[in-house]
Amino acid sequence: MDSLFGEAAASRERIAEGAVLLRGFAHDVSQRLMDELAKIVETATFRHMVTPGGYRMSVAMTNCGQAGWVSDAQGYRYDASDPVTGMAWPAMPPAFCQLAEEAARAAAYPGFEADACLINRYEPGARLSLHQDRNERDYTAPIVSVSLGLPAVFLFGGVRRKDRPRRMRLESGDVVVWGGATRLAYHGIAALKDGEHPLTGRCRINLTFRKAL
Ligand code: MD3
Ligand code: FE
Repeated sequence: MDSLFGEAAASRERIAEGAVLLRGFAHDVSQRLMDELAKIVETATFRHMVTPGGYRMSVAMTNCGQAGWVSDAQGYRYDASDPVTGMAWPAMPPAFCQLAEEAARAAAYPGFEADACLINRYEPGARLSLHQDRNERDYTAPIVSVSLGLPAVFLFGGVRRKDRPRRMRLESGDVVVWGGATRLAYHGIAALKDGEHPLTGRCRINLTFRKAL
């Protein structure tokens, strides 16, 4: 089958060992992704999770797929059900899986099958402090991230917390595939600047596709 994303795949930039930026790769499907997201949040609403240390996260989150990332006083983990409803997370829409698989393939990670998609919503002022993603079982699988709506400053550090982070602007439609030596790099998002975006209004949405199980 022909790629739905073939045009945009032409812009491919290696940003670190194992990490590839695909500028605008999701641009043409971004409205479709937002339509699917609207259905997901009908059952799994955005919520502000609490860290194990007791802080309310400024980023609102939800999930779809076989497992969803959750944080509470017990710790960080993947769970098959939404703690708010007790029900399974909504299924991953085919448009989500297909985008993740094609982006991974364009970045030289063929055969990527995401079983979890964490959905982050940033309103003005929301931020994500430097962290590593270490709750997944298999670090040989990449993480695929899709930015929608307002632009953000991505902070991209090294594998040690003290490594000084680079700053990169991520815009709506940009996709980054994080694998190989970069899979365990520290990263975060600077406080979101206020603005309006035709796709999302006054917020930024980030989808991260993971092989969690
Ligand atoms: C680099 N999300 O959900 S996506 C997260 O924009 C998260 O919402 C940010 O960090 C966001 O955990 C950044 C880019 C990203 C995601 C995972 C990575 C970069 C990564 C894993 C390893 C290295
Ligand atoms: Fe992360």
